Amino acid sequence: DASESVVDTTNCDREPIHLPGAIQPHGCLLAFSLKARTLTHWSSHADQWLGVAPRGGESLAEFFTPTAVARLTALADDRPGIVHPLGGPILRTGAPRQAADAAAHVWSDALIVELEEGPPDGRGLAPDNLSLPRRLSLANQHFQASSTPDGLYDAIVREVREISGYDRVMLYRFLKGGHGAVVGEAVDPRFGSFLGLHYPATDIPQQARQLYVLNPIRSIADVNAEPVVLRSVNPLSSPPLDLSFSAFRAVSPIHVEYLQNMGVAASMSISLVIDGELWGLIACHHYSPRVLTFDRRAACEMLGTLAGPYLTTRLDSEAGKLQATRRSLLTEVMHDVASRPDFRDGLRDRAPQLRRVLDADGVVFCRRHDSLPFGQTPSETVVRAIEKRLADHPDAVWSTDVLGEEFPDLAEDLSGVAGCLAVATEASDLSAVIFFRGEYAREVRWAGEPTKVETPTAEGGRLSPRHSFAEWRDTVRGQSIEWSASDLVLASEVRLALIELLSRRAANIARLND
Ligand code: BLA
Repeated sequence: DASESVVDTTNCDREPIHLPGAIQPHGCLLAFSLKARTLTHWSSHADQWLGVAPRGGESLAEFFTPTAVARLTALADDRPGIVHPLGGPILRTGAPRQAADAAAHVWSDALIVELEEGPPDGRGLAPDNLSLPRRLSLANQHFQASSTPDGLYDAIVREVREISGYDRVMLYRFLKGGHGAVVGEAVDPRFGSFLGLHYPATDIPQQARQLYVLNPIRSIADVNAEPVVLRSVNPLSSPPLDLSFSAFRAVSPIHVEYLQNMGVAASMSISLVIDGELWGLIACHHYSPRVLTFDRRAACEMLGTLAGPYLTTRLDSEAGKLQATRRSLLTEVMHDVASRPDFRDGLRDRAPQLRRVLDADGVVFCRRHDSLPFGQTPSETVVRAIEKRLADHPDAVWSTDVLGEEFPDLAEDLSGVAGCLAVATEASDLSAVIFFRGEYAREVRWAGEPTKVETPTAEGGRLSPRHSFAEWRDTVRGQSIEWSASDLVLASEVRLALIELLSRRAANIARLND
């Protein structure tokens, strides 16, 4: 059934992007069976590179110099997914399209050799003709000199832009639920800035994210170039070649359309992986076709790898500092509250600071029969429903960032609040404290319309990525910024501080009554 193979915006998670059966035309691909070392697949324009038209079944020695054959034979035993650059003269025959550079890797029972045009500008990398190690050393020093995550983001995009020369280099960070935001950018001033824009999770489907953890780099030299199909010895029986590690893998037509709609002509992205998870991407755009040499791509890839540990360190240190600030604010607030004759006066006066401790938009102090709200809070009905939920909960802390989903019947009473973090204090004059956060969607700048636009085509109503990239704010209705692990830790500290305060007070009253 042909309709099953049509990829659209509703099923793009299922597109096997590692098996496109084609490559981009600026490179040439030859695949050999790992056991027999005979040619199984080749890009249909391979004759332009080899000077002869492959038929399939040829040995390595038919195409490559003895030195190259020795290298290929040796690397065939290396671990899969390691891309080996090949030096020296590679091809036995000269060809109309001189292959000046080459690399090879093993993947899925195939030895894949990829040829590309030069010059292999090993002489040095622009803009100042520095050698690769010197360029990387400079970048590393800039990474080291950064003291905050923002400073590091900036250093990363500037270094990648220097080496790659793309019009725009962005640091794209994944957030909750897989959506993402541009947190760093180096861009040619002729083009507008995307800094701070958010994009929906669906822009990068699941299987692409998995592939990007496996292989950290991919590029599209010209989104308008016609892909070159792969031929194979045995078109009917041989499975499609797995191009997970190919430098020239033809890109999903849906993504090509997306870039075309964005006005982008060439792109490259490099994975930022932290603890085995895709933390973000260095995403590059060019507004005219752009092919990077192997050296330059390798340098960018190394910057991405280098950036990972720096990101971990800067993010941890920022989180640590923030936590320390919030903790000392809490201590100060509790000190003041404890010093008041009536602690409720203290809570009332210090509610704004207590809210800041948890990064909350509102807080409610609950008592047996009423409650004291401060800042952005929902109706009393919602507060009581949360208290009940807290009481039913085995832990003394309960939180959600989708209140509307937890209490569908109370959606009308939320007043723009979407998240709550509640702690039980179990005293009659203070039974619980509930912190609230407003709806996230109001605070976020979305790029383009997150819901996809339907484009009528010949096939009739196939979906395509959106065509409008005008900034607008919407979606993620009813969600707040999620409560982080450190929010939960602080909430427990708030709870313990209040319980201590209440029990000391109870002890004092008991003493007075003695
Ligand atoms: C891939 N989508 C990507 C990639 C990026 C984005 C960076 C990696 C490929 C590349 O380097 O170009 C998305 N690019 C962005 C975002 C920004 C950017 C968010 O510059 C922000 C500034 N895309 C859709 C929809 C589908 C889709 C609806 O919007 C599916 C129906 C698919 N995106 C899609 C696919 C890939 C992709 C299939 C994989 C492309 C590939 O590697 O073959």
